[in-house]
Amino acid sequence: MGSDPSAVAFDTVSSAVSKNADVVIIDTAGRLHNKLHLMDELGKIKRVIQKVIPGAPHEVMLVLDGSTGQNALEQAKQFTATTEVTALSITKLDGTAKGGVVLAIANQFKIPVKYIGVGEKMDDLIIFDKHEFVDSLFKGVTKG
Ligand SMILES: Nc1nc2c(ncn2[C@@H]2O[C@H](COP(=O)(O)OP(=O)(O)OP(=O)(O)O)[C@@H](O)[C@H]2O)c(=O)[nH]1
Ligand SMILES: [Mg+2]
Repeated sequence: MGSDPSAVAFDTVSSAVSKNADVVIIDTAGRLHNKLHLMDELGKIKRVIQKVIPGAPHEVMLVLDGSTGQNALEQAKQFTATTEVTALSITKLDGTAKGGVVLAIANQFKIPVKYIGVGEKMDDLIIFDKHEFVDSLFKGVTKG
């Protein structure tokens, strides 16, 4: 709190390198797609960690709240315009809105969906399986 996010990211990655860690996860918390300075910080975080590890980050995951429908699409549009997003996670698919937004986002952005959230427990974040997902959309639909 109160420190420059890029400096925190730099320290984190430097520490990970010196400790020989396999993976670093940087959660950029609280980014609002309509707050330009927060979006610009994402670019700075990326530039700064590349000073420690050229080619990093190896994955940029955008997590979208699937229950917000059109707003999730708008966020995806804004984030992909300022950041190179390589993977998507879509949460709150346990709600009433169902998974239609996954189709809309996948169709529009051509970015793979890696995880979906279907609840608040730890094992409710599950690896996205496109075949299972399509089957679930048609569950309860009968022939004829
Ligand atoms: N029902 C349901 N609730 C979820 C799901 N995923 C997250 N939540 C809940 O949504 C709330 C917000 O989740 P966070 O993980 O804090 O959201 P965040 O995107 O990290 O938020 P910021 O860091 O503030 O940007 C929490 O109460 C979570 O338990 C989901 O798939 N289903
Ligand atoms: Mg968070």
